[in-house]
Amino acid sequence: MPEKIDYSSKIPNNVGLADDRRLQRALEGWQPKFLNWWGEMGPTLETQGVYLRTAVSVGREGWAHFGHVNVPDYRWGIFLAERDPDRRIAFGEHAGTEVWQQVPGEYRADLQRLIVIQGDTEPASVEQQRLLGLTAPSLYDLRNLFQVNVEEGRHLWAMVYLLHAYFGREGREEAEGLLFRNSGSPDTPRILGAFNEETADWLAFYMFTYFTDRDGKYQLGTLKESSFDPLSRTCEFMLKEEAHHMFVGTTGIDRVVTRSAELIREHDTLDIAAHGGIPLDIIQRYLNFHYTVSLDLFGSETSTNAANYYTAGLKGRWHETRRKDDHQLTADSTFLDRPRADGTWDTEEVQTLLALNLDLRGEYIADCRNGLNRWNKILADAGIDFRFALPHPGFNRQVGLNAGHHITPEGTIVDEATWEANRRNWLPTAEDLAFVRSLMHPVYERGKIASWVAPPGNGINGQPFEYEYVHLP
Ligand code: BYC
Ligand code: FE
Ligand code: FE
Repeated sequence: MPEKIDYSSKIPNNVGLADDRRLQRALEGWQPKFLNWWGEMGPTLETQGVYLRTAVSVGREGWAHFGHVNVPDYRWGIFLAERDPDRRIAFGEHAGTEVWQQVPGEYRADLQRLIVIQGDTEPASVEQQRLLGLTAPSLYDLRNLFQVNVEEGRHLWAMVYLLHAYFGREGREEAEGLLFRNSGSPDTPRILGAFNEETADWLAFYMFTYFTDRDGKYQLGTLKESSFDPLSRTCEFMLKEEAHHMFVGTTGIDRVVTRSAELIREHDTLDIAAHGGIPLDIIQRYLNFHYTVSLDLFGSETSTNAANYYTAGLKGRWHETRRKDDHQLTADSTFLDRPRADGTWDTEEVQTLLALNLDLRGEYIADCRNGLNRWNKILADAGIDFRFALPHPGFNRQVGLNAGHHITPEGTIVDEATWEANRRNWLPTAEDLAFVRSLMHPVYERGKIASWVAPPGNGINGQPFEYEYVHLP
């Protein structure tokens, strides 16, 4: 397996595509469909070059090259992390045996389903973000948007490669489906809820890349443990790209909070809307929304699907190999909180194997707290008393054991009328969305930044903030 990526072929790859003519032809047949989709459903802003990174190697050092690229000419390719010839299955009933280079017949349907769900999210996010280029707060941000978009496009390629290479005719049909379903479409929507929501403004974009891309990090982390080695290696490389997406979210929210804090100090009021800043309570409501729709992406707290995937060795836990237990989980138990009709919480003991979605969600929530700590520190350092909080995991849920219950951000179970009467304090209102949208004007002069967000501390790849990250017509 060459580590170096072959850029001389139509589809850049390090999977030896040139040696498999059938597969190569099939993927070359899908390529124009992808480019059509990109043209119709991808970023609407036309540019004359964006300073993008492109993968040039999958090795540990120096895997990316930076330079201005005409976006439709971006070299989307198929890159798998290096193969570890000694890799063995780390969990489930096949633990200790060699990982699979082919799909075992009995797991074909389940693996295909996992790959299709993963693949469906990638183009969905590009569709959700397609208008944001019209209102970026700076050239630096505009460049980051394109970077995230082209890499989500590449993640789609990653899943399509697996479908074409390992799932035959059905896989090729599923690959077409990934371009056919569209975010928010009434008839053919994307599979998972969060990917049919609008990403209507840049605060939503930062929240999405913080909270929803982070679900991607954790789901990819579990698929990286898969016994199906090509899936594992694909996810390992995707995770490398994913880090930047979350960086965009983390630092994006940092910069919004920093700017709001500045305006609060300058005008000595929390009511900074009139001064071109985003009030902290609006930021909290955005956070509540994006966090809770992202929690839904973990599925039900107890899931026989997840248990079966685990036992079969298809999907592991976060950092599976670092866990100190039997990697079978049939003898262990876990506690979970279940809302009761009488308005109290019940603590239930369940088999750990059945609670794997809850386990992954727990890792995710702990990670999300780091962001809250950062943003609260910015407020504390500015001498502002307001603090952001993560809502209770039962709040505003459509999936799992809390769905259908009315739970406040503090975790109190209330009746529907009480919940609805408070909704506008907890989730973005139509006025919040209209206000944030009113701030969204493009700022495309070099070194300039919109009123509602602070400039970044550093540029990209050692370039200054003033760099011309995007050439515009
Ligand atoms: N919406 O046993 P359960 C990313 C369905 S993000 C709609 O609880 P399971 C990215 C479920 O399909 C990462 N339906 O679920 C981020 C099942 O249906 P069936 C994406 C839902 O299977 C930003 C039923 O409810 N990757 O990469 O344990 C930008 C019972 O479900 C939802 C993955 O998700 C929902 N939210 O867990 C770009 C990894 N949740 O079978 C990219 C692959 C559940 O009864 N997916 N349902 O008809 C999986 O591992 C699992 O399918 C899930 C659900 C974690 C999604
Ligand atoms: Fe992705
Ligand atoms: Fe991502």
